[in-house]
Parts: sequence; C-alpha cells; structure tokens
Amino acid sequence: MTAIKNEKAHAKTARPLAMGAAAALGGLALTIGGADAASAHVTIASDTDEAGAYSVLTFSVPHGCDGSATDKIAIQVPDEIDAVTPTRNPFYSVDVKTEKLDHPAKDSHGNEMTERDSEVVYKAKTPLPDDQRDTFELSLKLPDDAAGKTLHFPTVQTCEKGESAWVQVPAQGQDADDLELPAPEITITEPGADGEHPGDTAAKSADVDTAARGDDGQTPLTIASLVVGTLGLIGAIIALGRGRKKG
Ligand SMILES: [Cu+2]
Repeated sequence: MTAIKNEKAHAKTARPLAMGAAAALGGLALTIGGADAASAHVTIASDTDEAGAYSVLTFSVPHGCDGSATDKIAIQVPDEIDAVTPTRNPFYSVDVKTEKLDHPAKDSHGNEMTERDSEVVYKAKTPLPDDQRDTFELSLKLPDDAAGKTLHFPTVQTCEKGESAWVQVPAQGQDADDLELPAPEITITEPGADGEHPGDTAAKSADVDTAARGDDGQTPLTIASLVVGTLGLIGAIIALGRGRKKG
C-alpha cells in the first residue's frame, strides 16, 4: 500500500517536474538553434559602425564549401568606400584590386584619388580546412553620410571543390538570415551612437551579424526561449514543493 501511495505521490510530483524540465530543455534548444543558424556564415564584426569613423571590419569564414577546404577569399568593397587597408595574414597572399573612379576624389588625407579599391583577394598558401575558421581584417573609413544604411560586401569563397558566392543582398523588408548565401553586411550608425569616441569601442563579436541583433546580441527568440525555460523550471520547483507538503 505504502509503495503504491508513494508511487502515486511520486507520479503526482514527477509529472510536473518532467514537464518543467521538458519546457526548460525546449527553451534551451531554441536558444542554441537560433544562435547557430545566424553565426555559421561569412559575417562581419566591427570595432565601430559609426558614420565617418575609422573601423576595422573582421570577416569570419567559419567553414569551407560543402566540406571542401578554402583556397581563396575575394571581398568586394561597396561603392560608398574608396580605400581599404587589409591586415596581412601569413597564410595568404593579399592583393587589392582597383578600378577607375568616375570623378577624382580626395582621400582621408586630402590627396587626390583617381582610382578606388574595389576588391581584396586573399589566396591561401595552404588551403583552410573545412573544420577550421579564419578571419580577414579590413581597415577603412566608414562613409560620413551613410547613417542608417546597410553596406554589403559580396564575398566569393573558392574551395578545392566548388565555390560559395556570399553575394545575396536581401530585398526590402527581407532578413539576411532568410537567404542561403547572404553577403556579409554592416549597418552604419549615427556618429556617437557607440556612446564613446568613434573608433575606440571594444570589438563587437560577432559572431555574428550585426544588423539583425539587438545591442546585447540577444535575439527576441533567445529571450523568449530563456523565459520559457525559466518558467518551466519555476513550475517544476513549485510542483515539487507542493508534492512534498502533501506527501
Ligand atoms: Cu554557413
């Protein structure tokens, strides 16, 4: 008899506990799943997004092309930017391609420019294995008058077998995360938006993509799943407490 009673009592407390745990696990899975999807493509992290600021953009290449190692990374520079300085990388030769400007322009030191940097090509000395990542940095001046604008850096990743052309630009109202091969992007903010002097803010990691996320990198999905998980847990604890009092 006692055994049956205990079992029933256990069942009474166990079920809410199991449900609470399931909700918590569900919340957690959502969190991890959401974060993984966004951060597994070629993306940009920047030390500032402010219009007119000098910024170092770090392009992350987290994997190869369908399992094949990467031979070459070619980053196209958007028209709004005339000059870039690549950080050298010992594993690659670096080549900055230029094109003629329609009209001569002034560089940031006031010198006349007739050509602009249009593409930066990193050629691997030894291929980057599919299960390793690498980063490529470009130092540049963000355009003065581009606050609120999203700049896209179409990037072609050539592999031992095949290629991944990260060149897709979202249509109006579309989210880059919905695209298969989104072009790495950065959204320019108002000068001073970082709340500190342009150029000296701590690097935003990124993994990940900057436009779609809020200030603290938490997506609405992440917050929702954390709430669900926590509620589940609280429910389970209350049920447990009630179960004990009855028992
Ligand atoms: Cu990916």
